[in-house]
Amino acid sequence: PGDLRVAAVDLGATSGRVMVAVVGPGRLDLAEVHRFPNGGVTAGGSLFWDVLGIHREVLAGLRTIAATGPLDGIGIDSWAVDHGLLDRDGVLLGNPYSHRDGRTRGVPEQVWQTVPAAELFARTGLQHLPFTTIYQLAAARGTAALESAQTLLLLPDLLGYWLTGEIGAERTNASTTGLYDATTGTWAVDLAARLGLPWSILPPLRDAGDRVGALLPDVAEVLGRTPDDAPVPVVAVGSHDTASAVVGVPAAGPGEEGERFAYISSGTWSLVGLELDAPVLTEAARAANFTNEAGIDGTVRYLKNVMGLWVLSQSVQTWERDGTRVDLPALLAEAAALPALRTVVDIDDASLLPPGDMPARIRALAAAAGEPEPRTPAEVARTIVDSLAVAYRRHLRAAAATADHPFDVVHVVGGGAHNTLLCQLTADALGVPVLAGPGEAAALGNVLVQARTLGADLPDLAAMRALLRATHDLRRHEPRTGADALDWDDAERRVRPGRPTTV
Ligand code: ADP
Ligand code: LRH
Repeated sequence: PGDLRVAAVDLGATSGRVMVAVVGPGRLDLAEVHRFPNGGVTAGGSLFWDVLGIHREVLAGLRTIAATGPLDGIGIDSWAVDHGLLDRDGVLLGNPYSHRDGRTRGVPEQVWQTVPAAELFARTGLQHLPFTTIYQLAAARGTAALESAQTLLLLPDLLGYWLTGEIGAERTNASTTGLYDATTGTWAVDLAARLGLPWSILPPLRDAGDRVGALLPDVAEVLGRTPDDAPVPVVAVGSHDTASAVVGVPAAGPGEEGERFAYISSGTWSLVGLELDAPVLTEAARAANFTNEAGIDGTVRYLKNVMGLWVLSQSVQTWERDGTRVDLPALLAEAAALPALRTVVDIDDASLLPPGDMPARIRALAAAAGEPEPRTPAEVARTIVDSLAVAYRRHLRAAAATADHPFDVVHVVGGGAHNTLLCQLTADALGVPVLAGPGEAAALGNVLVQARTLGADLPDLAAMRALLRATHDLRRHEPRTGADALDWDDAERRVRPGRPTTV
């Protein structure tokens, strides 16, 4: 075909965006059409997603795109794990919970009494995270919603259902549920049955690249399409945002310099790891708490969740709530001028998972570990960034060791690619170059997979990434050595978790 014009809906936990892209030979133009804040709503003591509000914003963005040119396809990706339940009439049963809601507290331990943690890892290949879908469903046992549920839809699939009327579970996101067998690539219905979970609610699996369906007539009308216009297909992409972000890592191709890469998908969460051909289900991988999530085209995302820039953005919210206006780039510039590694904390500590006053929690962690307590916003920001770099170092080295897969370069993608201080520290900590960008890797990965389905000549990941590299500039950070070198081993030793870590 000629150039394709597609819409990428990329929903992050901090903001949702609807982007438009034009893809053709040597061409990959991406533009933001609509961005809206996300973050959840507390009601009745629980933390929910405002999923109808998200749907409305998605429609608004799509309508703008449809009004300004041809629309050849739509793809949706979002954060993982969270889901909605439909009743037998296909109606949503209640608001989807946020994984940061406290209802799964203590639930993993109950689940392990029936299915031991080691067995769960052997089957699903997932790191332990207290909010994985399996634990959310276990927490919901006995509720009216779960008892009435006919179908479980992960959030991108729920939004796709509202566009097309089609149900299904795209595989990259299904792999994050704890109910997906990492080896066979099918639902682990036996695990669900043993836990007394209604396994029949798990919908048929679909692959990234499958066509989901055409827009429902009422949705097409909202987008301003007439019955004479060509139908617009919704295409399943790597619907887990991290899967799309990994597609959007502009890694070098086979045989090229930099082909051995690690990545950090740096957004609300930081997802740090490797792209592999097969899962690593060894005891060493389990002990190091790595996850094997499904990537596109049969790849495996061997990675770990790091608490990420969530801690910084919640700090900013805390200061702003208390009346201090914060300009993030200015704050980071101030932090960059402070001494490095003065205070480091375990950034994966469980206390940092729920929303709230992060500066106070960071100070508490520092006090418990005998580190100097950061006081000013710049000191707190510095502690967060330094502690993230320490965590990246530890986890990427462990990933390379447990997967026997060394790397020569680290790609940082997502909003955190704009954080030059963190990117430079990551290069310093790991002693390899960091290539930063693109900031919108997930949307680009979403676009590339759609474009292939719609006929673009992008047969494999290597071709997609070659197009990315040809069309996007990256920022390179060389590791500093000599007089600038910091004592990262010492910093790692000083990180003493005050409480059990979350991730
Ligand atoms: P998500 O997709 O999870 O919503 P993003 O990938 O959009 O998250 O990343 C959001 C984060 O990126 C912000 O919390 C912020 O820390 C960081 N970020 C975005 N822009 C900048 C910038 N100009 N400078 C520094 N950090 C930035
Ligand atoms: C990042 C992400 C991550 C999941 C978490 C729930 O947005 O999808 O990969 O673990 O959100």
